[in-house]
Amino acid sequence: MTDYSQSIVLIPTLNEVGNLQNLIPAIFKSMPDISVLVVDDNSNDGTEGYLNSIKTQYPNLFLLTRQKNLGYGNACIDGFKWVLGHDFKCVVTMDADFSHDYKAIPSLLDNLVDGDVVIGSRYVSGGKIENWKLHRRILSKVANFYVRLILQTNISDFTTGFNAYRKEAIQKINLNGIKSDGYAFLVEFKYKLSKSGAKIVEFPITFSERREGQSKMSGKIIWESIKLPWRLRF
Ligand SMILES: Nc1nc2c(ncn2[C@@H]2O[C@H](COP(=O)(O)OP(=O)(O)O)[C@@H](O)[C@H]2O)c(=O)[nH]1
Ligand SMILES: [Mg+2]
Repeated sequence: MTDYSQSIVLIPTLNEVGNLQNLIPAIFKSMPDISVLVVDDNSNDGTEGYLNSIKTQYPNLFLLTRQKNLGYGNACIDGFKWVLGHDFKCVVTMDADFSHDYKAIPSLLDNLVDGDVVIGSRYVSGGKIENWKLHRRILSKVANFYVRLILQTNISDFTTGFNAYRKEAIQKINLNGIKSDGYAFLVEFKYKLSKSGAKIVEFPITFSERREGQSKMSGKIIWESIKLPWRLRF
């Protein structure tokens, strides 16, 4: 059996208890020795109580609760800092809402053999999007086209949040220098990794519409992503 004891799954959450109740047991069932870090922004749906109640059952489950809602990007950064302070070699980021299939975690980690970063990509051959509303599909496609054009890189899915990283690749990035959030954060982080010399590979994933709860996507997040590539380039 593959050894996942040096890998950790980082899941930023805001009011996702209904999804976590299914996701956490499923992850540990398929990979009992992996670790999971949930970075929660003080959700008011009982997330903290639920996670604390299953802690004895899953000793490799960790919770980082922030007192304020500081956003998705900032939750990832705090999560990365936590991981860098512990003894893990690889980290996978994923959403809690089942848009990302936990069954693909082993493939993302396996592909770290060939790279420092593995992007779970919807836009390479074999990648797919299921049940997503047309406007979200168009937005995602246009956003990736726009970013690629301005930043002139060949990464095909900049805005996916399902990625695997080697610890050393993250260590090269000044995490405190990243101020963007949401999709802009995902773009900025990947861009900075590629500029730092990280070897980036893309692995096809199937993305599905969330199972429960609500998207936290907002106009502010989109606007930030429109401005960001220009700031990164110049
Ligand atoms: N900690 C934290 N997690 C967040 C925040 N906003 C979104 N998330 C989580 O990030 C993941 C993706 O967010 P989601 O709303 O599904 O975005 P979408 O997939 O683009 O619609 C989910 O697991 C959310 O719960 C936030 O402000 N703080
Ligand atoms: Mg989602």
